Amino acid sequence: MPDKSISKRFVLPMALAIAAALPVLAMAATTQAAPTVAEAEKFIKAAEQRLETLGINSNRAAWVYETHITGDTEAMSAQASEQTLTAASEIALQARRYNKLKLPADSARKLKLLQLNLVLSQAADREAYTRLATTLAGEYGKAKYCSTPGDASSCKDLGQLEQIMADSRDPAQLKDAWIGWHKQAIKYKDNYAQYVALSNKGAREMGYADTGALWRSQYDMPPEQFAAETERLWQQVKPLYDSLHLYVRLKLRQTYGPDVVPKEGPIPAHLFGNMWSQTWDNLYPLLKPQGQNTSLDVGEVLKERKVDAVQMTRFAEGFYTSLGMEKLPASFYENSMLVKPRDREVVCHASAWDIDTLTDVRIKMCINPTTEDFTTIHHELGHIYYDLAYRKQPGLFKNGANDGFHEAIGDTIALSMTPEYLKKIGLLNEVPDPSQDIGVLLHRALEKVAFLPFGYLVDQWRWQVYSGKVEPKDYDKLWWELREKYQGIKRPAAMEENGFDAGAKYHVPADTPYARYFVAHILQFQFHRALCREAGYTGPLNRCSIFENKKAGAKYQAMLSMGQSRPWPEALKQVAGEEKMDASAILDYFAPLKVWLDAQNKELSRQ
Ligand code: X8Z
Ligand code: ZN
Repeated sequence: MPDKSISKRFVLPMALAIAAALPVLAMAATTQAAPTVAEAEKFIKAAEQRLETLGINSNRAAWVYETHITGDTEAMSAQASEQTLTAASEIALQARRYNKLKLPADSARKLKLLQLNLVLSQAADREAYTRLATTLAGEYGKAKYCSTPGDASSCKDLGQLEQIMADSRDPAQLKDAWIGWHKQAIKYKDNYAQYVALSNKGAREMGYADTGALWRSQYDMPPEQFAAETERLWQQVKPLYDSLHLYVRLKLRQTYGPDVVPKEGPIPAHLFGNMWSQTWDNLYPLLKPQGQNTSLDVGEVLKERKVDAVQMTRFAEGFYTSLGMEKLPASFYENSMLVKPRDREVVCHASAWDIDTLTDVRIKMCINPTTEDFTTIHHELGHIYYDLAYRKQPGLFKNGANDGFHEAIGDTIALSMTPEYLKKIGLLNEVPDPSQDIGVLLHRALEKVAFLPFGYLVDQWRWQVYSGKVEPKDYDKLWWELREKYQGIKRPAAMEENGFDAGAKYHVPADTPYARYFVAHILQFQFHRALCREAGYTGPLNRCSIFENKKAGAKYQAMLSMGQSRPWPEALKQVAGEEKMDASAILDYFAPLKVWLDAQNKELSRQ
């Protein structure tokens, strides 16, 4: 189905457009005689096949659109998703007819999955919905900030603006890039608001309170329980985040001075080295402990040695094959988009695509020789290896145990990119001795711990938007309340008239759920801890790499190949022997850093 990693599972595959029949079918379901188990199984099988075949069509159309944005490709992609939605809607409604039957476990699970969809029974709604969804993705992809309006040479795309956010230490320049980008989203705010209304209509037709409730229903537990679980995890990790936030504040005050960085209260969002302040590792050179000279930074080496995008991808593939996993099919390299094309508009945000749910897998990414992109390739290949591992499952089970699992697979591998590993593959000159661990841990925390509140709050915002509790005029107000509450950051300038800052983050216009990344940031440490244990490793978690360990690889592969065939706690149990999401793994991993941060904070606060 479409690019499971990053797209919506509600826009499922399809081929035959059968529009206006929907309400009739829904009614027919209530008047017919009680169905039998055999009928239900026949229905499920047919639905599964139909959706799988038709998905290929909409995947291809979406791929062509996102790698070559034009009016034509937009229209074709929207049309393909509409056909998909039509089929998925029809099937979801028909599936209800079998809900009261006692079915074998696999069939019952499939029947449930078929109903985790929005349903739009009016053809006009489906057309408007898929057109808006497609347009929004393209608008984000094409957006540029032109500092001198009308002068094309002053225009910068997101990649260029992100580079400024990462490298510049000039608050005025950072603020300009930050505001310039965030203003772009205003252009599609109306489209987004219309899209939200239609999406909710679809969720309600299927019996969900709203789209947020539908999203929260995808975790093998009641939606309220999922919300409570994520809150529990957030409370577990908050003290660690608070220590990091204070340390960063104290160090940023040294760099930018007390006029720019306040002693208390939220810190301006443009100072974290990232457009969304979601990861802070670009600040490492400013924040690194005294006497620490190693880091996980491979950017310089990649640039110096002119390692290109294909070679970077080969390095990542090499990690997976070292675990005993298969080589990527040749078609992966033939079909993927690894470099930003110069002659056309594309959606650069990295994504992994399972085009035909067999071996036509691809990634789409605008790779630059940076540490961040090197890590992201490992992330994307995690999606790809998951896709490949579950390709023998029936169509409806060809997905992650939950979407957080999908996001955690490659990140787990990237946690094994220790200095020792980087030295082994020739990307680092020296292996640091254990006295340098704090620097390495801090670098990791700036990537992983810094992300947690952002990973949590994006869907706190969206759940409220979908619930109707907040109207478009208050989108920004809520967004900044949450950014302040969870991340402890504030807008670098007053809010814009009718602004749409949330829309400046890819996943909002692309309508990709975000709680998955929060879940993934907890799970990946659980996976890492379990795989290190499987490899027979007993030392500190930050020094463990499962590179070349076939035993750990086999354990991982066994979980991957289950796909979505069982509730996710069983998949977790398979790999980690535990059934609950648990932040103790991430806390263990960073325990030495927490002690160090608290001591530093005491010291620095005195100065
Ligand atoms: O969107 C992504 C991946 C594709 S699934 C590149 N990530 C989130 C983001 O960039 O905001 C990975 C981590 C968080
Ligand atoms: Zn991903």
